[in-house]
Amino acid sequence: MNIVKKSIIPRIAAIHDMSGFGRCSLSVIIPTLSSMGMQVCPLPTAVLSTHTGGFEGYTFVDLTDTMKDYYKHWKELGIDFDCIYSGFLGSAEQIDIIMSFIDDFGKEDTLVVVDPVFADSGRLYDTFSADFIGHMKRLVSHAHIITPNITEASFLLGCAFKDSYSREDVKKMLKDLCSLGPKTAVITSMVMEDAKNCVVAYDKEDERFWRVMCDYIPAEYPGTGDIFTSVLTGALLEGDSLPVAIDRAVNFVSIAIRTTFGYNTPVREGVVLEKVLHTLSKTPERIKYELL
Ligand code: PXL
Repeated sequence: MNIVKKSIIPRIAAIHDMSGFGRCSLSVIIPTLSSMGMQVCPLPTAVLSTHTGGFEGYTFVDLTDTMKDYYKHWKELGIDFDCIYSGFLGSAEQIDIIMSFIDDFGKEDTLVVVDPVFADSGRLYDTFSADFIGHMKRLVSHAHIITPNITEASFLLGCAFKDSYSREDVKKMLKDLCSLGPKTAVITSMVMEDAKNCVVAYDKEDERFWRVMCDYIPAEYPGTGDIFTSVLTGALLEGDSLPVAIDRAVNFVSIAIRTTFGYNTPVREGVVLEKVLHTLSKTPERIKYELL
């Protein structure tokens, strides 16, 4: 699919949770994409008092029951979208709702981005059980682009984790992810034999593999995956090529992490997005992607 800029303000249906504290999901996705000139229309999947990574006693309200009527109203209004972008879900049943949403609202040129958010650092997030993985595989098959981290990629493919990956390992994983359905797979955090931290990608139509090296900072802030996929999505909607869009996303997340690390704020509070949003300039300052 060619990703062309066709609306003055591209409109995105953002299907994610709202976490009140901890800077992740809609609370970072909306400002990031808005500052790239996109209209974000949230379809909330759940409301939490905080994200689930590092806070005790958070509240969780699953919005599965409201989602169908919510989007039925959008349908009645005749709203259309340039992009459908999903992330953290409140239940496995939401997978079918999102697949219907894609059928109802997706047109030939609607970009469908699925960030299969359910795990990190080798384990599932608290609110998911192992059967969610099979459901997520069904949703992934309807996406144009998927952006798992290495844990999610391994769970989706049913393969074991490794401490570091060779080029051949990475290429096989990316191809296998694309075999699940999407045109493009991006793995957002990889340790390779010759790279401490990188993002890798494959486009099955032009059969090219990409790699963008990331600055290594010894802190893993929540919400950086959401920010990464948001910038990637915004850049593609602006008409950037896949490697340039990845480059912009890596660059912005690196700036956000470095800025935050300098302040030594609690890791669970996420990155200080408010300090760095203005750096999301339209033109990338440096481009450092390589072919893998
Ligand atoms: O950033 C991913 C994410 C989104 N939403 C919630 C989360 C997480 C990761 O922990 O807990 C509620």
